[in-house]
Amino acid sequence: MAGEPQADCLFCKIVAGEVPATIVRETETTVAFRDINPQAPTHVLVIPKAHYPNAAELAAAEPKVIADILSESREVAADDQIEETGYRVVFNTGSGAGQTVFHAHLHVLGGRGLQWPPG
Ligand code: IU
Repeated sequence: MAGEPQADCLFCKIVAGEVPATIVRETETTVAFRDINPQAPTHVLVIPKAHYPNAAELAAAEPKVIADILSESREVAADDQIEETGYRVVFNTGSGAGQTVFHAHLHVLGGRGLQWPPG
């Protein structure tokens, strides 16, 4: 069923506590943890606890949870004190856009200068 945990999903296992991660925040609907391969001094992933393969499907099924994820990204930026210097939030959606883990996640990147356009 849509939103249910998937046995073969790494991020579902992080949500369940079956795979370790450096969790920085948690709410009823979301978990935020440090990316294992950080691309900036702050690189946190904010994910829904429910399983959806990408942000578009999450937005269609549970738009409130997309709002929860964005609210949490703001808290991550405040916690890591990157608001003043600026930060970026990114949902890679589809393999052509660089998505490699098919459980929706928002990247929160900051703590260094960021170029535009991204690669
Ligand atoms: P992407 O947008 O799907 O490419 O992002 C997936 C991210 O998940 C990527 O930045 C990985 O470094 C990160 N990640 C992780 O933090 N822990 C893991 O065990 C695995 C991937 I696999």
